[in-house]
Amino acid sequence: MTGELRGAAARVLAANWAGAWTVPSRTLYPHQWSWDSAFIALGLRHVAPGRARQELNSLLAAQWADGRLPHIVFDPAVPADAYFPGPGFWGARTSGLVQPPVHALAAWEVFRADPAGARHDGFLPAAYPRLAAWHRYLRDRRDLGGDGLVALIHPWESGTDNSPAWDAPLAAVDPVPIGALQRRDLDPAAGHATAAERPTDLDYGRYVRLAAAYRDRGYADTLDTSGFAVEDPMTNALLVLAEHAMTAIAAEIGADPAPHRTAAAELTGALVGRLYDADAGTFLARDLLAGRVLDAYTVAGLVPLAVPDLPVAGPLVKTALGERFQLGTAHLVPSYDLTAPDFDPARYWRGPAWYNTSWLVWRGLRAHGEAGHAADLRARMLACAARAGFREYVDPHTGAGHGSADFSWTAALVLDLLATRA
Ligand code: 9WN
Repeated sequence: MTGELRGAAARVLAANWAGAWTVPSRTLYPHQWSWDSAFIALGLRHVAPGRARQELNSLLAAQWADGRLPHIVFDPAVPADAYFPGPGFWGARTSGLVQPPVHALAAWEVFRADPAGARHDGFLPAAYPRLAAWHRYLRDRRDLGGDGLVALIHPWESGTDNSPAWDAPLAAVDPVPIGALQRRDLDPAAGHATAAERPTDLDYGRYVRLAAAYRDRGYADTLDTSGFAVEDPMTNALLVLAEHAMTAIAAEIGADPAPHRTAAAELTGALVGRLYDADAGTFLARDLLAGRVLDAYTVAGLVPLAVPDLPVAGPLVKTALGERFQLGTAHLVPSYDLTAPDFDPARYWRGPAWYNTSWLVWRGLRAHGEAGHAADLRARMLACAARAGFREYVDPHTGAGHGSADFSWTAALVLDLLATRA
């Protein structure tokens, strides 16, 4: 089975290769997405390390002068209306939003897979200043709460777009009228998703309102002009992992690792101090505009388990094993609390389980001495992919596949799991 699965996963990545990067899906997502490319590179390194470097390089090449890495880089060869909101909406070749910072981790792992090839290409010396500028943008410009954490100004920036955690802050956003939207994600002619699996029109109206407002104020990152501002535990945890990776990268290329070690420690302190809820036994996001904790139990609250030296790993594992996430019984790690009345096994980020967040929890289990649970989760992820194919996400109760087929990060992370025994 292993050889077949590996071959099938590599074929998905080959079919989705667009020349210098990989599309997340040939149907739903025909451009380059930021955190997708990082996860894709983490898998590609096992079958085509040169392509993994190209994947990251092409994203880094689209970096803005202020350091941000855009959430989407549009392919000029793809018709402008293939994805909404596309280049016409942004008036640029990239989106102006960002996505979670998985890139430095990916760059370091891609380097380790083929040090000779990477040194020959000058991969890390070229990537390092760009990654450093990216992290500086997040830590300086996006610390909207002034407490040392990154704030997100749009649900798309979280990667878990339709998370129930965002319902309360989104309710305050005036939606663009449904008739004004040109949603492409629901177009059946293009082989797209069913409405029951995607965000509602109301949510889309709010996403578009927030994105247009950010664009129209020239991407100014200020709390009082943001209609949405949240501190997300997953984004901040991933920045900790990214700074740990930067420590290693800096040491490898002869730069000073100390600032990255300090940044990782500061971010870990702020993450635990500000977003961990001891009573809930999980991390909870915070709404900066309303000044309140967003008390939805989501997988984003478990992902900080991947942070090394996390002082609250024990209770977090307990929560993952408990009735809300049912680690060991569920298929992968559900995106949302299985006991919540509004849990939905098929709708975007409101219940189904994704491979990337499950992979991060798997890394966390390994990092905190939970080898048995890690091995079990790995086996479940591989079994699901073998049965359902490389689907975008799965029903955590049945393992049935949903969303796009031949989804790139699913294939990539399966390759990574296959390459790692436990
Ligand atoms: C908006 C590409 C992206 C992922 C996100 C996922 C989804 C886009 C959408 O697809 O978001 O960015 O159109 O729904 O939520 O995590 O990066 O795979």
